[in-house]
Amino acid sequence: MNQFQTPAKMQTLTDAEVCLIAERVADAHTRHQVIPLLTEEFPAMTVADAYNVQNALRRSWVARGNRLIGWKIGLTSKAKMLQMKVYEPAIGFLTHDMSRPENATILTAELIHPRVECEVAFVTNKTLRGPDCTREDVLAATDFVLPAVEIIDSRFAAYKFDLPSVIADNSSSARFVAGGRARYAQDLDLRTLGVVMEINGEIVATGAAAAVLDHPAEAIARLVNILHTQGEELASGSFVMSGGITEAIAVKVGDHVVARFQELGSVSMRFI
Ligand code: 0L1
Ligand code: MG
Repeated sequence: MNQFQTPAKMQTLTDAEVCLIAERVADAHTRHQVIPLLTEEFPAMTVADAYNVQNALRRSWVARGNRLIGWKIGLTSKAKMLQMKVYEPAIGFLTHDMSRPENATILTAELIHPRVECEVAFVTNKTLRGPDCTREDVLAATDFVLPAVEIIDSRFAAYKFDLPSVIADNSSSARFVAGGRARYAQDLDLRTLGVVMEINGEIVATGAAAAVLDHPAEAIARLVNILHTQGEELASGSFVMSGGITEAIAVKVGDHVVARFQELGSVSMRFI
């Protein structure tokens, strides 16, 4: 078994516990306050349990009017894995209220300890299904790609977590900004695509998209295969972020972030 074949059925939490944890995570999002690691109270919690919590969170947010617009996969580059000391990719869902326009002002007070990371985003035009989705399947189902900056935030103190806790926290999802230029994936070499991130005019990170599991489309294939373990598929028309190319960089009030992507233009935002 490889690291992405965590048995889907290994569950230790009751339905009531899943609901309780989802409410706790939702409350932490609303109040912008940290909560103890979920595995402190539920040490046997598995990855399958954690995705059940994330699914409960998604259902409750969609029920209260948030529109599901896509998904993200994180912890897909060595830089991110080493930074977080978590060595397995994790997925999360994206709703319309997390999206901010290009050049947006981001309200830092709505976040706890935000970080930014540069990602290649995909927009699909066909349904994708696991369990054997490949990079080629993803590219055949991609309408276009565009540059994005994900603003991640952890609901755990000191931005430290284990894999089940972070998955239950919707993989640190908070906000994202997509911008720049949309391009057809077949017109680009997505492996050698370079990115330079600047904060307040200073270069803080550089990288090439091959850092993401060798090719960002590979990360989307992994996401589809993880979705399959939840009995889900990736709908046509989804917006999907493939994971940070470099480590994530902490931001604070006053910071102006510009991510410059080769061939795809730039994405910027200001934290107020
Ligand atoms: O998008 C991401 O890489 C986040 C995944 C969770 C880990 C983190 O918060 O850095
Ligand atoms: Mg990310």
